[in-house]
Amino acid sequence: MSTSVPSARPSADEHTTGGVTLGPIEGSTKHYLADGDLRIPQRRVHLTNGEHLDLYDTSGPYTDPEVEIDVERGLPPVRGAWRRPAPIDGAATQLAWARAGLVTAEMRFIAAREGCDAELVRSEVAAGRAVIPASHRHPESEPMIIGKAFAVKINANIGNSAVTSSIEEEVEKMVWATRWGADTIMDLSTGKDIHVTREWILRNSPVPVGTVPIYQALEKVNGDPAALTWEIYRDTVIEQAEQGVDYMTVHAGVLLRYVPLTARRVTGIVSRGGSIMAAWCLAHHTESFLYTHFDELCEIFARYDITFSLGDGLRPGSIADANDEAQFAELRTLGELTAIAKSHGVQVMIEGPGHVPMDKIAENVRLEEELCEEAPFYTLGPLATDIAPAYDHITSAIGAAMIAQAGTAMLCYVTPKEHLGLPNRDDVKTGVITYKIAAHAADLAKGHPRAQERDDALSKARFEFRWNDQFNLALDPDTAREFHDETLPAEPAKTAHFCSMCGPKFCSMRISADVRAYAEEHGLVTAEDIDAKLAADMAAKSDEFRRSGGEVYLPLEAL
Ligand code: IRN
Ligand code: FE2
Repeated sequence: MSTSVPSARPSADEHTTGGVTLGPIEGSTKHYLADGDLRIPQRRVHLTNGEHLDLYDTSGPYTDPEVEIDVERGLPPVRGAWRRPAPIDGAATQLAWARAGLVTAEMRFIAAREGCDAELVRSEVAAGRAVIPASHRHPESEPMIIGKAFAVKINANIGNSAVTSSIEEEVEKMVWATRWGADTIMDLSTGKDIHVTREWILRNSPVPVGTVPIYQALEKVNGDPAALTWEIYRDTVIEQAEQGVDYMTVHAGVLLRYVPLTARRVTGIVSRGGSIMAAWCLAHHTESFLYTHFDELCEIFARYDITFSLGDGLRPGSIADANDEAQFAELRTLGELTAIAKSHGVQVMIEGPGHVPMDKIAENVRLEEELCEEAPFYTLGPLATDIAPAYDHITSAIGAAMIAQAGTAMLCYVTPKEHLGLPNRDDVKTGVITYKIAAHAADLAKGHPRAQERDDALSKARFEFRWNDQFNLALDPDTAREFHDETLPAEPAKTAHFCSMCGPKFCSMRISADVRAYAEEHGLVTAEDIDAKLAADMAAKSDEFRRSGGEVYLPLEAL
């Protein structure tokens, strides 16, 4: 069985790099916060009233016209020269250093990015409540944190399948996803050129990259799960670790004895990795090699500082199967593995469902925190109903918003193509924007200190008919502008006190602005002013009534 590593990156004449999207998002420029020797990127939105708002920026150098992008060469290694503390008991990880009381450059970078204290970052990582996926071998990535005390993050899955897509398209999907706000991306390639595709993505990705190594291991045995071995899997992990993968999904909680628990399910095992491992366990009637070799895996992860994303191979794939015994049996095992990983100094997050009705969502977070020592939860939606294929970005964003409010730290996006086909570039954007909505809505509900700033800025722009500001502050300025301009494309409409939804006469914002103007004109600024004005008006009326003779019913001719 071949476990050889395919040739490294193609030379320029073998592949054309294709175009990636460059330049800032409309209405904003790249801006850097300085913290000592660190430069923390931000997206500065410029408003027409002279103000500006700085936003968390995941887009990397692609939105900075000052940086020359050459996809063949890869991004400049931002973390390349940062000092890395010595390993502690074999663990060269952010967890080991945080526990030892060390504040790393990554932690400082993250603190500036999140607008919090570096000590909060260190202590959350030390407690295992947050992870920093930052492989030593991926210096191109800008550090970020996944944990419930911080802004809710989103992941975008990209990657080819045996059927469609090319390397160029996948790099552009990564650039495109991070442009719109993906905090991490996962390369789920299963088709040809897996190694080379990943190399291109890693060298060009400004965000952490995750993978599911079992997919590539399965390719190496020509798609026959029974032919998998621990050695093939381990070599695949090392191959990917050497390339710089920051976190890996490992379905080590799918145990032989849990497989029968899925027999009566409506949708059985829907996880790709889960089904591969279930097939292996059944074929050999042996416990999963991921479980029996977990300590060895930890030792590898500890060297590169790869973060575990413990896979939910038995997640429910339908509303009917939510919160069943198979799902929670696996979760208990993930709890056990969490403790083992942490004893090796390895960072861990826990993957969660799937398909869950709204009334069963909170229970998932509660149990995960109880069983997995509050390791960050990372969920796939969940879809709150199964009845809307083609709209599963929406069915899942409902569940995602709820589960994030309850404490989930990262949301894996779902695109409109879920259950139907491989997402294209447009689907990637729709998925990312939809999940930014869910994550941000949760941040607001959780009272994240920075979340409301953006809402307030946009609401104000809307109320003051600063249309361009409203567009530029939006998650998707291009589409907002396009929709507006569909009916009122002329430039004067950008300051008009109405849009085509209600027209000038029925615009509540305009009427409301008129009410304000009237109030100001009459000195009615506070509630007390208004009460006083009402009292004065009432007194004047009753005076008039008394002077007119105090008659309740007046003769017709008096009216
Ligand atoms: C996230 C939470 N639960 C599952 N996920 C994602 O699903 C995971 O991070 C990876 O991107 C993908 C793995 O799918 P399978 O192999 O479990 O189907
Ligand atoms: Fe599904």
